[in-house]
Amino acid sequence: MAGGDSSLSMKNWFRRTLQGVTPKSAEGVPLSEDQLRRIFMEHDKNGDGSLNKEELQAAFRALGSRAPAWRADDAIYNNDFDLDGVLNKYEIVHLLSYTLQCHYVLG
Ligand SMILES: [Ca+2]
Ligand SMILES: [Ca+2]
Repeated sequence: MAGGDSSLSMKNWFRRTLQGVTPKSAEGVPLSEDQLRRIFMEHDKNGDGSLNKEELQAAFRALGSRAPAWRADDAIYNNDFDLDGVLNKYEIVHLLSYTLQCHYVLG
């Protein structure tokens, strides 16, 4: 195989490459928890340290969500433990692991 047959090794390269391709790796690198936290806190527009539905919606839109309003509702539903309608800094910790499961990638 180590000879000068470049067309054969090219064919093998293609076959290996196609087998290794998954949709996720083709889209990009998954966002880390730190990157997600930074994006969410950038959307704390009124600076109270909590994320309301409007701020969550803007953050999910920035993350590339196709349904940011639905996602904001779902995030509050799943992470608003004291039921005040906004996510405080403790609930945002849970929001981050929730969001990591959505597999947003760098866009
Ligand atoms: Ca806020
Ligand atoms: Ca709350």
